[in-house]
Amino acid sequence: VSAAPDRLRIAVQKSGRLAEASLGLLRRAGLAFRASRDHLFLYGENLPIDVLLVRDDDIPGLLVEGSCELGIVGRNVLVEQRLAGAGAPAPQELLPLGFGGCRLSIAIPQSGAIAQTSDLDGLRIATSYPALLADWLARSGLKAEVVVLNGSVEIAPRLGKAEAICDLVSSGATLAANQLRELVTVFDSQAVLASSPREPTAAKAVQIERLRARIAGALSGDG
Ligand code: PRT
Ligand code: ZN
Repeated sequence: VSAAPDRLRIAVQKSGRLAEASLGLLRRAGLAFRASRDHLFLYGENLPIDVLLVRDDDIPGLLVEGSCELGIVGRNVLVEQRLAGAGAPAPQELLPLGFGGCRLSIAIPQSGAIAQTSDLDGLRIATSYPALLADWLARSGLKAEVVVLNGSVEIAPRLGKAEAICDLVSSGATLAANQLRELVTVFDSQAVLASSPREPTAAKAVQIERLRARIAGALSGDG
């Protein structure tokens, strides 16, 4: 996919926690869409703005390569990829969107020897967010081993793979069901509007600002 010269492209999660709220917000911002046959694309019917439906993890990459000018993605995904990219051009957050709220937290077994963050020194922490965790550990002056797991992080302590975990939490029900408790929040997240690090043409910069303002207007109407 390469961006059309005169149409904006915005990448949105195809299915998952952010999918419905993302499209709902774009509709409230005044956009009307017609789906492509394969349901990977939504054509803007009333404005020159199309939607690409993708996995959330692909959104930062699509913005970096310039396939899309804008994206709606969790700040956790955006900042994880920025930190992992170590100074490479990275998408920018334009606007927090007020949904998809969650926090990346370190959690520990409810019964165990860990009582405070300093107890994490020298232990293993399992996570799907190694860059965000490593950044927090460095800022906190702690040395722990980061064990990367892509899914079912909450069972790592029981499997003997790590002494603690670092995972997204919203209600806390998943931690409780796994006899874990939150020790400390590492990063606060919600869905955000993000933009490509590529310099847009002057015409597209105007379109981007108009859409950002329309979305901000829809959000202020939500309250
Ligand atoms: O298929 P695709 O790759 O697009 O989707 P995905 O499965 O990677 O992502 P998805 O849909 O699960 O999450 C998308 C985004 O929603 C995340 O990147 C976060 O920004 C946001 N979000 C908000 C959450 C949660 N809340 C959340 N609770 N993402 C995941 N969780 C998980 C968490 O990992 C844990 O397993 O839910 C569980 C904890 O929930 P509670 O309510 O039990 O605390
Ligand atoms: Zn994902």
